[in-house]
Amino acid sequence: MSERTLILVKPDGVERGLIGQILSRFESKGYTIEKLKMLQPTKELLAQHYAEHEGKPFYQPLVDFMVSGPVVAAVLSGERVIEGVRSMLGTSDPTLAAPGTIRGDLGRDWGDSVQKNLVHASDSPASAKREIALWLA
Ligand code: FUP
Repeated sequence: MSERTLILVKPDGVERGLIGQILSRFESKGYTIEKLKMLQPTKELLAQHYAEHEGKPFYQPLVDFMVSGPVVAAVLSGERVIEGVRSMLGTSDPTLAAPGTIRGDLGRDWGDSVQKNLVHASDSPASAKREIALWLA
């Protein structure tokens, strides 16, 4: 059954000029871009988006980073797109993400207190539903 997921090209991806390359990978894989928007997220939106991480040591640096510039939000669709896109991203730490993945090929540690890992993607059907409603309803 076809499903939908939310991806965000984070401020580091936008600043480095990687929007096209990142979206192109999802298109080349065969997923459909159903919705697409560039926006400057508010702290309120990010607090909702990252509610599960509130109170963790990386929470505030993460929100500060995500609010530092524009992001690109997209809804992608296709069979098993949630798993497929997570697999394409690679593991959260861009230093350790496998070559061949988006984070592994395009990302690295920049010595910051937060992981600048280029892209977010929903991790489950429940997250996808919640995040699409938040970002691209
Ligand atoms: P991911 O699902 O890969 O986006 O990773 P998580 O939901 O575990 O983490 C959300 C964001 O917090 C990631 F983009 C990176 C950041 N993070 C840190 O900066 N430090 C950590 O120790 C863990 C996560």
